Amino acid sequence: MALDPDTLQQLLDTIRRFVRERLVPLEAQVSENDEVPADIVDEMRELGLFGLSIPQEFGGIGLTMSEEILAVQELGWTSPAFRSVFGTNVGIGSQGIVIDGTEEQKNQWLPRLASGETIASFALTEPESGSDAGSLRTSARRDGDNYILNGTKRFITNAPHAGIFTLMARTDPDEPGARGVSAFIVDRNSPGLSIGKHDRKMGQQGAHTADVVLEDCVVPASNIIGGVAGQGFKTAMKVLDRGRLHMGAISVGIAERLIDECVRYASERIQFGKPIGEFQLVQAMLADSRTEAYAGRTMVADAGRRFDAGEDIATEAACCKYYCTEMVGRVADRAVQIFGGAGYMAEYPIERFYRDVRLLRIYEGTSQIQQIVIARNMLRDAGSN
Ligand code: COS
Repeated sequence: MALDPDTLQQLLDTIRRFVRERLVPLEAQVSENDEVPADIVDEMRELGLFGLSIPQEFGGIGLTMSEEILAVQELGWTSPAFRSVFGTNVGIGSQGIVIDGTEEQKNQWLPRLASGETIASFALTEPESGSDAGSLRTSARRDGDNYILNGTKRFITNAPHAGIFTLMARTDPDEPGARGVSAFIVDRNSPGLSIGKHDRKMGQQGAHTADVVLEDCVVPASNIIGGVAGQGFKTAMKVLDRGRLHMGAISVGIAERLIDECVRYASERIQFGKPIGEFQLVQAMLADSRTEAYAGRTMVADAGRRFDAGEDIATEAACCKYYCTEMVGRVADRAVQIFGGAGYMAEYPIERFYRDVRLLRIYEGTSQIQQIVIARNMLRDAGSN
């Protein structure tokens, strides 16, 4: 249920203050140490950030998609590594349970995800299965009341911190495609589950990814999300539809931060006797970034409204993910250009954001996968008319 306008505004103001006063000053330190300080994670818990999207009946704040988009745009004002601390609880780690879980599963898991006591990760990708998610090989063999899981999940965000995984595995060995896949809630302490070492990455230091290795890992059959085998791929797709709106929103937030940095720099940096912002070629870059960020903000707001109205937004979510993540890449590139040599130096935040945003075009479905989803849906819809 939507918050009343005053409560929503208070929440957004609180997040804005937290981001600008507490997180922005720590960006360089987090990047250097590859670690978000524990007291900051505690503050995130206190603010309720882990439970932004989890329904109030399970202890969360229960934001609608439109409201979540506004909150996430505020969070985009700082390094995306901060968002990752609770991002999987808000999005891909928890939403399988929220959308398709049984009442029992919701009662068992959602309250601790909402409070931040437990971190949830989303484990779909494998060494041999990335964009072609339906070809995943991790097997789940029925054994009495349990399933025995074998396989490796790769690049799993928050795996080193997770208490549970929403993990997709193949329960039907005779069905090589999407229909043979089930989604499991897998406890970190399940026998046979281990976590690989932290991956070293181009950017987003402070956010951690690792392999999840399953060797005869025992998972109760009752942990299949929704209780029905063979539905896991669809659950994953629904989770990703929502996640793609979230990614669009974070991209808009980061673009707006970068634009703010650019405007300030262009007003202060003097060349040829005047601020570089007075030169029309610099103005063109500022104007292009502003126009594109505004288009992104408008798009995600529209898609969020449609989502909340119950429309099927698979196409719009892919449009938002595709446009906004590519857009912030262009904005970051222009920011480096406006800052010139300073934009390439680690002393300024620009080069760090430039590396950080590169990932947005890859995870939760590459730009090329979004293009495929959009075009396929267009052709399908034309065929059914
Ligand atoms: N919502 C609900 N159901 C969906 C859906 C959606 N958005 N998209 C697809 N489905 C359903 C289809 O209707 C189909 O169901 P039926 O078997 O009943 O017909 C089933 O899921 C399989 O769909 P499809 O045939 O389109 O699957 P493909 O194997 O062709 O794959 C893509 C589709 C490429 C879109 C999918 O594999 C994908 O999104 N890949 C990217 C994965 C990704 O984002 N990885 C990032 C890692 S997670 S951070």
